[in-house]
Amino acid sequence: MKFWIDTDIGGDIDDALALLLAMSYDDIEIVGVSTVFENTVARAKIAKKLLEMGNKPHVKVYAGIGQPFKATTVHNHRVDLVSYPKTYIPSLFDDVQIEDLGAIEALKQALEENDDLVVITLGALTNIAYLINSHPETAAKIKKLYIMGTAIWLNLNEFNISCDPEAADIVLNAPIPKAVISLDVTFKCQLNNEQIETLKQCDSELVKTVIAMNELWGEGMILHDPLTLSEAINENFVTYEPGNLKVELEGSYSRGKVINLMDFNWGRKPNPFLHISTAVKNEQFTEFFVKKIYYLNKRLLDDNI
Ligand SMILES: [Ca+2]
Repeated sequence: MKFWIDTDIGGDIDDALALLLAMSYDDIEIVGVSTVFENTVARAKIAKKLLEMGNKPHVKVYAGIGQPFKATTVHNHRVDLVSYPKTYIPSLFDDVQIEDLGAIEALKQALEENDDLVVITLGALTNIAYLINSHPETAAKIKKLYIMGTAIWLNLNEFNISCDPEAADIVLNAPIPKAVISLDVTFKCQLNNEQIETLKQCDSELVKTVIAMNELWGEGMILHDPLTLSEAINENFVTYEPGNLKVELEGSYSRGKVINLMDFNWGRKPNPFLHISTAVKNEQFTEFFVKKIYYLNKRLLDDNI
């Protein structure tokens, strides 16, 4: 199975946790990684360093588009293309080499070379929307998109969609099969103190670095992105139903909110390309996640002896 990961790694620790989870599988191929939103070069350096520490130095990392289509502020913060993300550790990441090629061109090439590429998006949808706009035939080759984003039942403007509502609207309505893993289910996947302690006992350079990044992030570990990545590899923990999602692009308060146009009353049809998450086996997933990272850590220590 072949995967492309598009990530805004560097802020919320869950992107780094998703990358750890990806590295814990022996039987998948990470074809490439691209970064999105704000300082994408710094984000790419973080991803590349973690892949090197996980004995996957061959996986190439490409900086994508940092500037959203129209958004200039997200949740009252100005879009900032220059500052370093919160979990960036200069002594570890400054000297890391990433690819010169841009993310859109790299993903285009990967899709031309692979007929069965699954794309996982863990941040704003800017890169994928640009690909759809500039190379629609190539974008249509994406086998399936797994999207972390939206809040359907929770009354929230979810972050990834709010970062670039115009991009999200393009992607959610594109004729590409997709599963949307929403905040409604990911919020239920929070590690408890005991599980975080288990991760803190891991002493490979890789897991220790992610724990150090988490200290900088300074909040708990909610597994939004790891759940999305796990579902892309195997739909084990989430249940889905058809949906028809539109992004609110106007409004003083509602811009970035995602509306499910499916309803029982007016008989609106589902989007045949789209499924949305409805429920999650959250306890099974958090246990599975901690086990996977525990064994990744063990394998890295064994490999390095
Ligand atoms: Ca993310």
